[in-house]
Amino acid sequence: MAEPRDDARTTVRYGDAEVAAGRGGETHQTAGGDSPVLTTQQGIPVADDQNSLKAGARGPTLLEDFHFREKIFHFDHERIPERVVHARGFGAHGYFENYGPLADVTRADLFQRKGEKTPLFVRFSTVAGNKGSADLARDVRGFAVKFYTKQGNWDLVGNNIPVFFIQDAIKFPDLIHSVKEEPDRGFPQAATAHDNFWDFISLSPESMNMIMWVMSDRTLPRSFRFMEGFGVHTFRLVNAEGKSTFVKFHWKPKQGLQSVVWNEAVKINGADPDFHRRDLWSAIESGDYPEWELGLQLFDEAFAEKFEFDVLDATKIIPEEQVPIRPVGRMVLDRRVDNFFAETEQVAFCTQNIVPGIDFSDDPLLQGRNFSYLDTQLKRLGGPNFTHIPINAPKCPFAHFQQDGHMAMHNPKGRVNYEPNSWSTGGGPRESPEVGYQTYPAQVEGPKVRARSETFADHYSQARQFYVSQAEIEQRHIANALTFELSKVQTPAIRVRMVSHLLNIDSGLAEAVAKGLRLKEMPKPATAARPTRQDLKPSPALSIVKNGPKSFAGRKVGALVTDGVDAGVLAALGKALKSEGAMLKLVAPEVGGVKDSAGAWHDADEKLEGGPSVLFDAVAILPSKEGAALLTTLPAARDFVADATAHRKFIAYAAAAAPLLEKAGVAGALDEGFVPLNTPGDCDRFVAACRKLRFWDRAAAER
Ligand code: HDE
Repeated sequence: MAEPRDDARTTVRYGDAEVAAGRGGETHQTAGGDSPVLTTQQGIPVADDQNSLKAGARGPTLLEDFHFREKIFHFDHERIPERVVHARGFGAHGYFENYGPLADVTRADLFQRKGEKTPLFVRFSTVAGNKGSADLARDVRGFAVKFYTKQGNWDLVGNNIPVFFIQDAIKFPDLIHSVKEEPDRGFPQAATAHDNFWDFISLSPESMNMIMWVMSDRTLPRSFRFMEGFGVHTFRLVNAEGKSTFVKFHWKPKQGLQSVVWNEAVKINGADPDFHRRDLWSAIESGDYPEWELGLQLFDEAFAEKFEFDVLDATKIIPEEQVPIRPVGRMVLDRRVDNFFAETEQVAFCTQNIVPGIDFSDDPLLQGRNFSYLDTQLKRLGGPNFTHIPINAPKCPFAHFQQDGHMAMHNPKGRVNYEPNSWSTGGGPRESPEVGYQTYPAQVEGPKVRARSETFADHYSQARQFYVSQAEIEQRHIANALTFELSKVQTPAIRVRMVSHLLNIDSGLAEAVAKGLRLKEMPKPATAARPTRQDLKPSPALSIVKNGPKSFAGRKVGALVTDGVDAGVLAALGKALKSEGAMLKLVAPEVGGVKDSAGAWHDADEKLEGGPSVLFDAVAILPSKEGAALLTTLPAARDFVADATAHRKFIAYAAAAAPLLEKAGVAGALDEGFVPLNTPGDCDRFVAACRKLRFWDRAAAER
């Protein structure tokens, strides 16, 4: 297999000329220092990269300028089609470490030996937005993992939400058309808040469970590091004896779950549209490697028979309380990509990439996906040899007779390119019933029909179960999100139709949204194929707030500082956060930094206007007396405090900050989420408070 070409270029000064240099020119005499000579793709050394070849200095450019033509030709072809969904993504390398043998349920090689590490690549993504859209759109996140196992690549292409909008893959193009920009106007970008989306949804009751998840805080993750992942579909595991067990895959972040609030998301998108990718990049850079535990929900045919819903219906979960999750290993992301395009953009996940010991179920969504992914890679990557790209190639030995096509890089050697063949030596690879992939011989029967199973017909019961499992503040966020989204819908009939569905989920929710929209009258509940079950037990595992991390590790405090900031307090705060595994970032009027009360200099991480409080998990307002007077005159400083308050963050403050708190309009309502920080001893108390992540009791904040 060809090594990836490293085309990294550096620019060095040489005499009067600027000389760009890259690896690959080592055989040529260098232009100066260690820098190799710039070459064309053919390896021809370049003498002048600043001027094209002309007939006279003021004359036309000559066709024979092969360097110019090659350079422009290549540039013209730099773009490949972006993914039709999940275009915006960010990837990292890592490994999966297996906790112990799982031979009882699967023969999959990666699960056989305790402590064995399997290399992997993960790509997180949003769904609706184009490649350049902002990270904090309200959207489902893709959570796609490629395991490079010793028996081939296994792609677990999941989401951060365990259910999906639709039950049959044939509806996918309609769903995606409805969510993307409207075709006549080309907007809105990366937003569900428009007529087409809600029109489709309100005509598709099967999406109601997913809609509850999408309108919840799950679609506003604080970081990729703080979200769960799900395989969504029911799959099969098959052991060496050929026994099959159904399975659902879960990723649980060791860092705990955390989301931002909507108003924060809107502002983060302005302040740092790369918020999520920067977060993952920086965490890995600083050695704070994110981890997820892989868990399996295992169940048999008997359970599938008696479960209230069809396990083949991807709009339903199996509550953890009903089938507990068995932790089987951990994933650690410990390496950033060397090149975004080569790895993150060219990685080609395919749901049909499975390994011996893992098999599909008949979920009609999964069956449809198994066609789509291979097909889409051909379009994106331009030919059938995308598996030759290093990020997609297996890391185990492989041998087959597939050959030729665009960019073929490892055609089989020798005379034989077919089988069966009778060549005793050099005959090439042979099939192996013993180690080869064996499909589980599931019984299939029935007439050919274009139909949806009756067992898929209950669309509201689990939507209700999700809603009633949420903490009160989370329920309010769902109502607010629905109200916001439907307020952007210009066609009143669509708003009304959605409320008629909500009536089948929870009357309180329907009333809150109807009031928020100011509907003149409440519609009748939508006609339901099955009545909503009221007897499903709430599942606490579905709430983010009820499953807080109880640690502030991996989070960030933004300290607003000025000259004269108390040296002792600042040092103690930094120390307390470090021992928690959290970070302190300094925000100052100028990026050059500030001089503390002891005369020591501190570089700032952000200039105030570029470091609003929405970028941090908690804040500390630590000006000197003179500094506070200055900050009261700066709108960004007032917003820093007012936003942190509205977003229910924990706020540490020095006594000298009083005038700024006053100016920001929060001084009269200092609740327990405001922690005075006047002596070094106060810092531990502040960090302990931050473990709750938000002071949700700040009642008036969101009105
Ligand atoms: Fe995808 N999906 N999808 N999807 N999907 C793609 O493949 C598709 C679905 C998911 O980081 C595409 O390479 C169909 C469910 C992720 O590269 C495409 C259906 C789930 C990613 C495609 C679904 C997903 C994709 C576009 C309906 C969660 C990004 C580009 C049956 C379990 C992977 C590409 C990455 C990407 C098709 C539904 C997750 C077009 C037809 C359900 C994480 O093939």
